[in-house]
Amino acid sequence: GTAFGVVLAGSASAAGLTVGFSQIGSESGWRAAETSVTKQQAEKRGIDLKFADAQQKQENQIKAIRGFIAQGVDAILVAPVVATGWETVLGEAKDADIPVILLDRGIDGSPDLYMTMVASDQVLEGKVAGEWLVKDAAGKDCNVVELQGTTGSSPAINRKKGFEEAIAGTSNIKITRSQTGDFTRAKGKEVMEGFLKAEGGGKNICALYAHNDDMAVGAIQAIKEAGLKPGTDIKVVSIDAVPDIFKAMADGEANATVELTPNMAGPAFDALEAFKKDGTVPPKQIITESKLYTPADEPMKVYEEKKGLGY
Ligand code: GYE
Repeated sequence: GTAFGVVLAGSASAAGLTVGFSQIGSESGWRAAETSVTKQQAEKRGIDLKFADAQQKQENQIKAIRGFIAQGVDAILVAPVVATGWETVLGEAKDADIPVILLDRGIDGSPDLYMTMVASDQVLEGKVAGEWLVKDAAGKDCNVVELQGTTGSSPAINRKKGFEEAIAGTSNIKITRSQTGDFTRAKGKEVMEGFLKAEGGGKNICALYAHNDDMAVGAIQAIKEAGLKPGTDIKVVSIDAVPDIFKAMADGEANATVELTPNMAGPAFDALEAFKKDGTVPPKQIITESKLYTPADEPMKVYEEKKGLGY
């Protein structure tokens, strides 16, 4: 009857679950969007989300995870700020039988430490960015400066690797400077200022590769202040596809970005619901798409669309 139907519907959802989320912080526009999408997804599904902001510090994440274990949450989401150093605390979650889902960044060590990971293929992202530049440079000499993400984080390691793989077969494209900008606008601008000074005021730089759009947006400002035209004098390619990079594209100041969805929580909660319902074990990795955007893709239209999606 109806009552039974209601019970069935209830058992097939995550309603009533308590989930702890150890978020890295709010270093980028993408990160802020991921946080709001995760909260929306939890609310929509009737999940009680315990949110902890680690302010970029792994020790804060470890403390938060221990707190979630002590509270006896049903599952833990964690976006690991760096790749190493998770064995002990995730081992504790495992001993407590609490499934852990990694969001957007990977970790070193045994895959037994987590149930699944929802993330992009970060090597591929770097490759897509690099292949765009290989095409754009069309055989001409091109010195690239690189703004890396947070040191020791999986996206910084993998996006560097993928880009290097894409340009490896060319002799015209070279990375001449590479430094971390910690995934933030402010650091991206500051480090770019240093690159410009060191490279003849910028005239020895053909392109900027930034591991995220926020650093690119900061660097675009530095390029303008140095009296050069971003997008023309210095090509700009980055990753995330946040609204502001589409504005920059519409203004001719950015050339390409690789999209990263901020909705990592949707697939994560789907996997958790299925697991709680009948023990379905998800694949070890749920991989999100990596799509290239250029100014040919109606940047202002994309900007407007993106604005409603947690940004
Ligand atoms: O690209 C960047 C953020 O971990 C893949 O972290 C994520 C990255 C994202 O700060 O903007």
